[in-house]
Amino acid sequence: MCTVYGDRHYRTFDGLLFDYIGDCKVYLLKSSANVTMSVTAENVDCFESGVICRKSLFISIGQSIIVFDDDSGKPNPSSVIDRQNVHILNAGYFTIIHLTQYEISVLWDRKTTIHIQAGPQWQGKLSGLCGNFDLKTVNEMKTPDNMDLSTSQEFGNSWTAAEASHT
Ligand SMILES: [Ca+2]
Repeated sequence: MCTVYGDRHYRTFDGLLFDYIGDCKVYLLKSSANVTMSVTAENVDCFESGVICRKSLFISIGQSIIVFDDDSGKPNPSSVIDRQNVHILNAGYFTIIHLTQYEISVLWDRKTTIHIQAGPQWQGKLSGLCGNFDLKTVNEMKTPDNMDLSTSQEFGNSWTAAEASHT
């Protein structure tokens, strides 16, 4: 399981713990297999106070684009959801998104904690801030071009998605 929590804490599938401070949307998961898949998250400064109260969550897989940009646990109406393969349920404090066909589950507390589970079919086929899921902890910090990095801040910056939060 990969876990992201608070405004900067990350734990990869392979168990690397690191901090990354950034304002932009970042790739938690990106598939390097033949299925196009990504999970991105962005810190939200809800009260313009500098305090991060929530993350926005974006899941793209197959034909679906699922956007959570508030704390309701309901996807933004602009989302495109393949209901055959995407199941969203709210259970207690968590919103759970099961991508059943793809063996991926995302658990989000509608605040800043996101857990991602991926089935064994994804081992060694992922990249992003959740790491490559090859069961080795030492090789996590790689750029999208598969270059090794020495600091978590460089690692995080390398996985920034195009849109920044400051507009
Ligand atoms: Ca690894």
